[in-house]
Amino acid sequence: MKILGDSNSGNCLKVKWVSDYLGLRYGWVEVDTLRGGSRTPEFLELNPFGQVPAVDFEDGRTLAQSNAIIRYLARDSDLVPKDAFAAARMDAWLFWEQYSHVPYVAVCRFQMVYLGKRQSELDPNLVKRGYAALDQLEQQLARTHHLLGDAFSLADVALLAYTRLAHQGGFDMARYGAVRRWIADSERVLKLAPVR
Ligand SMILES: N[C@@H](CCC(=O)N[C@@H](CS)C(=O)NCC(=O)O)C(=O)O
Repeated sequence: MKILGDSNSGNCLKVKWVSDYLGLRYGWVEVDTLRGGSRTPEFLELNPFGQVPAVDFEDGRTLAQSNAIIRYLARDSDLVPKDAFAAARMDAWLFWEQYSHVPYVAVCRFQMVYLGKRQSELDPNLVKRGYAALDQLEQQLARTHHLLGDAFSLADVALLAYTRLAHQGGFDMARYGAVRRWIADSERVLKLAPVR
């Protein structure tokens, strides 16, 4: 399969990490989204949403949306609980990540790193909602080792993607001891070098 992704994007890295963890064979096609690489006619043919990541299974099937992709790739692995209710709890984290975490934590980082905004120029509501998401993670991770409890799952992969970059969006991570412990543990599981 081919993964079409931007290696600066947490959403795309989720797909790479899961593929590496599972030992899947894939080719990586780098797409420069900042220069319109996801809006070319060839790309839109593969993914009409015009976003990365997208996976081309090279048998006529394609799939978009990071969490749908990792959900599919990891379907029979230890990254997805066998128990249906536990799997639904994992999905709850995946939906929460897209609606209540990424739009604040990742967007602040995008604006600072790629648009060159200063921290003081960020919309205070984005920052407030970003801290609310980080508080939520801290509460959970002060109680359990991973987001679902003892087992590392796709919930940890998905939430790791932008939480480990939150400091680049101006978030003060010093107050999040449990989150920092979980980031280090999750990076060890996925064999990732820590981010500066
Ligand atoms: N919900 C989507 C979000 C994908 C997304 O926003 N991708 C960004 C990069 S992180 C992108 O392709 N931006 C370029 C564009 O929208 O033109 C997912 O999880 O895959």
